[in-house]
Amino acid sequence: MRIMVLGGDGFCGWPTALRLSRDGHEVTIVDNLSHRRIDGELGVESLTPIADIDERLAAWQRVSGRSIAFRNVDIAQDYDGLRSLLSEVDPDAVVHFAEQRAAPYSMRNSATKRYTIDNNINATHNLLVALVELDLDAHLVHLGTMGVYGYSGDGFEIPEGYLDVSVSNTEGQAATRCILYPTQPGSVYHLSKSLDQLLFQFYARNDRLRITDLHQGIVWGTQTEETRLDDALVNRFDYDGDYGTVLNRFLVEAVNGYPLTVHGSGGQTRAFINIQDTVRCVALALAHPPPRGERVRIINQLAETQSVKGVAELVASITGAQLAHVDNPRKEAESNSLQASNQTFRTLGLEPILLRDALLNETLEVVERFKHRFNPDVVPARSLWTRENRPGVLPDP
Ligand code: NAD
Ligand code: USQ
Repeated sequence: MRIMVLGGDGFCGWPTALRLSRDGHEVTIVDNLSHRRIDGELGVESLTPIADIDERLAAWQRVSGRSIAFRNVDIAQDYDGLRSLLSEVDPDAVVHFAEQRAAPYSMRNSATKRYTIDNNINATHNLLVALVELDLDAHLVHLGTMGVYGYSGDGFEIPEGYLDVSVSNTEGQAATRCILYPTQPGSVYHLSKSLDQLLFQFYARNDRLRITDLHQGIVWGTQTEETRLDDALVNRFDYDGDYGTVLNRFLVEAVNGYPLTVHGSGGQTRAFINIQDTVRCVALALAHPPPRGERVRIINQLAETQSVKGVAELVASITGAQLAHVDNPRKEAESNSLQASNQTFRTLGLEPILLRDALLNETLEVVERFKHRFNPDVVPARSLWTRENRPGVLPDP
């Protein structure tokens, strides 16, 4: 297939692009390198030294003999650039990772709230409009988030995107309606993903676009089979207070002798998936496109659910780190339960990597190797959800 990977320089997009190229697809990465720009703005760096995009692509050509095309286009701001690229490539599929994806960054201040909504909604909408304008029947696979469902914790399993509800009218007649699962976003970033869902619903119905929306949990890990092939292919590893996700942060803190920054009680339960499974799931989704005219296919992309405290205890049991319960900079429940179906990918053959089985390798391989690049100053979570939250500090080592 000819596949465009929007956001293909990022944490999930880069290893996905390599894997699709290895599988024999003709891959074009489209990225405006905004994550690298935001790193500069925040004064942070990936723990792993990421090569610039030209070096990455040259290394891939060297080790695989395959080439990946790259185009620097801001898909939120440059509609004409996106449209002419789509017209030129005429893709069979488009994988859409190209959004501002950090919840803390999206809550930092008015400018980052507005940027996150402008960027994410325009990126998604431009893509949908261009597919319609060009009359392309490409399968659109979007990386959404488990966070659109919210974490109300009522103990019922979250289905894959839709909910059957019983309704009745004043005459007592009853019927069943299948609706999008009600969204309850916990940050402006998650709100942008909730809004994306409505855009997809409209264009699938109105223009019969073929769309798969992957509701992904927190991704952990760094390397995949392909990114290990050369140092210049290494994937990014964020651990700063905005872009670092919880498990990666705990691993870096542990290896560098800091206590693990558990927000509040750590009773927040979240969905997790390893980066290698992200790549597998996207490949599986691409291999199973929905027929034209079908509603948006929503698939939950997670391996397991765990509480933050449970994850911290697991890291502590392997590394001997202490836990520090720091003030929670976010507005979230002290604790929640979370069960979510991952039936579709299970049925398609996914046997996910679990935290308990793979954590130690990851710790040793990446975090130890790049320990010398650790900067404790960037670890505190300083984006506050409300004015009452207290600014983050990193507990003493
Ligand atoms: P990332 O920031 O590393 O990658 C996103 C890439 O998109 C970056 O390279 C960035 O430069 C690019 N980009 C952003 N806006 C763009 C624009 N307007 N035009 C062109 N390129 C643009 O993030 P990631 O962790 O790889 O996440 C990728 C996607 O997966 C996101 O949509 C995110 O919401 C979703 N997701 C990520 C996680 C996770 O834990 N990392 C979990 C669930 C879902
Ligand atoms: N947390 C801590 N300590 C830390 C960092 C985080 O206790 O040092 C807690 C947070 O308070 C939260 C949980 O860990 O309860 C998860 O935080 P996170 O930063 O790992 O993940 P989140 O903000 O939810 O966002 C990440 C990705 C996002 C993706 C989402 C999937 O950045 O792109 O959509 O995971 S999900 O969480 O399923 O919505």
